[in-house]
Amino acid sequence: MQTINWYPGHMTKARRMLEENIKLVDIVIEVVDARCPMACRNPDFESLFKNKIRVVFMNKSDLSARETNKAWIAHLKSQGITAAELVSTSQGSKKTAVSIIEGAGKPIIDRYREKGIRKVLRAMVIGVPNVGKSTLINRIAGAARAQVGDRPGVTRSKQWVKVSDYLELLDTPGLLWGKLENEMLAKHLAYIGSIRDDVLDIEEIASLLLYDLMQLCPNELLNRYKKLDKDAEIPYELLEGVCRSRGFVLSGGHLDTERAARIVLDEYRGGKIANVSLEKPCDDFTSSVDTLDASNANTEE
Ligand SMILES: Nc1nc2c(ncn2[C@@H]2O[C@H](COP(=O)(O)OP(=O)(O)O)[C@@H](O)[C@H]2O)c(=O)[nH]1
Ligand SMILES: [Mg+2]
Repeated sequence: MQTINWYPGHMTKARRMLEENIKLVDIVIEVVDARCPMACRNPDFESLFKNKIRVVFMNKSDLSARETNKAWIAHLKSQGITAAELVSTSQGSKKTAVSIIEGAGKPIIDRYREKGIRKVLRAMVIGVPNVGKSTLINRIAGAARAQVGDRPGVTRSKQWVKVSDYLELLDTPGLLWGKLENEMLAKHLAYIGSIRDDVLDIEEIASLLLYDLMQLCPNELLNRYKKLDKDAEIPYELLEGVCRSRGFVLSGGHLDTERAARIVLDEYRGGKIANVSLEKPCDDFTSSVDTLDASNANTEE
């Protein structure tokens, strides 16, 4: 994959803020894209979040494969992490999310209760760009938050929103970086829109996505873009196939592959092609090809 240029300054600042906020909370709520939880997470988290209660929400689980979601949840549980599927855009997600967070924090609440103290858990939401952090915070904290912060002149920095008698939530998410040193995982982050498109070669990313989807869900892909060659060995040929399927032809017969790339990425990100998981817990994630120069190519919020 081409070199990604980035401005590490943003991420250094984001990380410093994150480290400060971590000190204030009991619970860290990690939001990942259910289609690629591995790419969204990072071994750094282990040291960053030690001694915290951890909840992983496999968000956008409406866009991934059910069975694979379950496998990931079991895998995370075996590491002592509470994990659950979530669709933070749906109505019921507030209730689901709050009960899971409170359930994870129950041992602390109980320990304080034995001493006659009502403990209020403090939690914060973290994750890489575009996984649904803001959507989740708005769901959980929406109404309460509008009361305190949406008037002009009211500072929005570090506001705690009361969610229940036992839970307060920091109203700004922590921004994290994904695993960009591993080429496959960096690719997944690009597919889900976690890396800004303007630092990527979108035609290359869309071609690779089509190629991967042809292995994962050929029928759905061929159903959506009829003129794809199932046996294409060169990813770019699939992008050309999308142009032919959709009639993206410029004057002189040139194929508008840039337009096709945008459409493919949009449709994939919006779940229009297939509900397919890119990663399974049993996959081999060790192959690390060092082709990305910057270690911090995630987007700014
Ligand atoms: N299909 C689906 N889309 C979601 C879900 N959660 C968030 N989104 C969409 O994903 C996009 C990014 O969400 P946002 O909350 O801004 O992500 P953030 O960058 O992590 O704060 C938005 O278009 C959301 O509507 C979900 O559970 N399912
Ligand atoms: Mg956001």
